[in-house]
Amino acid sequence: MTKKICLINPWIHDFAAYDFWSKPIGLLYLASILRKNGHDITFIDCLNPCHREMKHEPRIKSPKRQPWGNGKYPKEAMDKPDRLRDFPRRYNRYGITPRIFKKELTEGGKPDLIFVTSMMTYWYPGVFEAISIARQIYPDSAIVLGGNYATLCRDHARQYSGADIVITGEGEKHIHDLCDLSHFMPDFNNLDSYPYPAYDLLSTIDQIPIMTSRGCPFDCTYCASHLLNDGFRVRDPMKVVDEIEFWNIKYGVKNFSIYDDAFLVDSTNRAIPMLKEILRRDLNVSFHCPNGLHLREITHEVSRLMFQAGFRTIRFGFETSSIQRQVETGGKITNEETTAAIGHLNNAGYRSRDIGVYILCGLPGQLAAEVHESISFIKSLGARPVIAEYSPIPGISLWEESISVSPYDICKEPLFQNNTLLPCRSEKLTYEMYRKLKDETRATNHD
Ligand code: B12
Repeated sequence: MTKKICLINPWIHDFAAYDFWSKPIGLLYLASILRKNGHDITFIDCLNPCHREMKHEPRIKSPKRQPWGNGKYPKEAMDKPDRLRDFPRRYNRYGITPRIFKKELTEGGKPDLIFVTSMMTYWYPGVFEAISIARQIYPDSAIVLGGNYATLCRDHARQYSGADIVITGEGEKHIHDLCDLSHFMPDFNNLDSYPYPAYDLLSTIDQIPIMTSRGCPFDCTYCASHLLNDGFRVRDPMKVVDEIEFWNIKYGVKNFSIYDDAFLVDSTNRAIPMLKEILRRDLNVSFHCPNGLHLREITHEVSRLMFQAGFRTIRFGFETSSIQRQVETGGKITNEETTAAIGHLNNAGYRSRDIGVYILCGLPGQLAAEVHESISFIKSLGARPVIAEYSPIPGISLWEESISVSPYDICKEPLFQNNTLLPCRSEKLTYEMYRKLKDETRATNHD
């Protein structure tokens, strides 16, 4: 039987949030499958940065957007949750106003099912706000919660979210329990059988996230990828280029963001043919990689192809120059490999300031000196260090150690997993030291 399903991408409540090419790709994958089965879909994007109605909210400034599809979100100051009361930063709701949300929800008509997604574990207050309003307006509609928070903090979500059903993991595997999918069901083990995400539901398609794979073959101790995805699966690179061409031709999209955890892994069979095909089809598009790429895979050929194919924003996961920690956390990169990779990128034409290299800051037991040395190392190679504050995530290998060193009860309260708090800071790496390290990354010693 056909159902009316309302999909909701909820707000972010946080100290800071910037739209680094963010779109609810997982929810829109589910939307496509539901639509192919004849269900009637509506979509409310609380994080729509350019909602038309926002001009009727004079107290909220219109956010500055960048031509590449990234930029600021609209925001409104709000009271901090009690548990974050003592943290000396303002707290905001990012996205549209609750008034607009209620209006859209009401105008859409009563749904049979409400699907709510979730991202960062510590963003659950925005999820709860959306659920509570939806419940007030449609007390009889079943509310289903999925996404990263639901997966990583399942018990917390079941206890406190107010959703009727909490689903963990990749939704494609579970939604047949909720509605009829007898007309179309992708093969879970074959990503090429998935329909494209329903980006046409977005009010403006300023950029489009692409996933050429799910999961990651590495198992780094600070990362939750293996808890969120069922193994490492890849798409046919030619079919990925078909998707890029589809959005480019049909919707005029010029900017694409890569969401993969392991885009460059096995580049001979994946990234290299894909990049060559983009060049062969002469697609005039740009790519942005806010999620880090693997430096080890950067060769002369890969960097040259990336440069020619329009990879404009490139970020890499380096994390630390400490050899001991590189080994302990999973061994995804060495300093020698990093030196060679940055050399290739420079030779391919990338300027130093364009090569962003993530350095993890605030790992359990980490000394400020380690972060300082990592920053200096990356600068010395002619690249730009970018600090990524460590967020402890339930279930990762570093979880127990994180609990034991954190000054917060990160186990009971996901709000304390917020990277802005530097949740595993200690006297070896205090907030003041972190601020200085951040300043070091800003002081440039190159072009
Ligand atoms: C791409 C990505 C980003 C993108 C943005 C993604 C977006 N959608 O907006 C960028 C690069 C901006 C980003 C940034 C950050 N990220 Co990030 N990111 C990811 C990544 C790699 C993939 C997320 C994704 O899109 N997955 C793919 C889609 C298909 O999955 P999905 O949307 O979750 O949907 C599926 C299921 O969840 C489910 N589902 C989803 N919704 C629903 C709803 C219903 C009803 C149902 C039934 C099912 C369901 O079904 C979907 C289809 O299978 C994950 C790691 C990972 N492998 O998941 C980290 C991850 C989520 N990020 C993480 C972190 C730490 C960060 C940063 C804080 C990093 C930093 N220190 O600066 C920043 C903060 C962002 C900010 N704006 O402030 C952590 C989470 C931390 C936490 N405590 O929750 C993760 C898990 C990585 C890690 N370290 O392990 N990130």
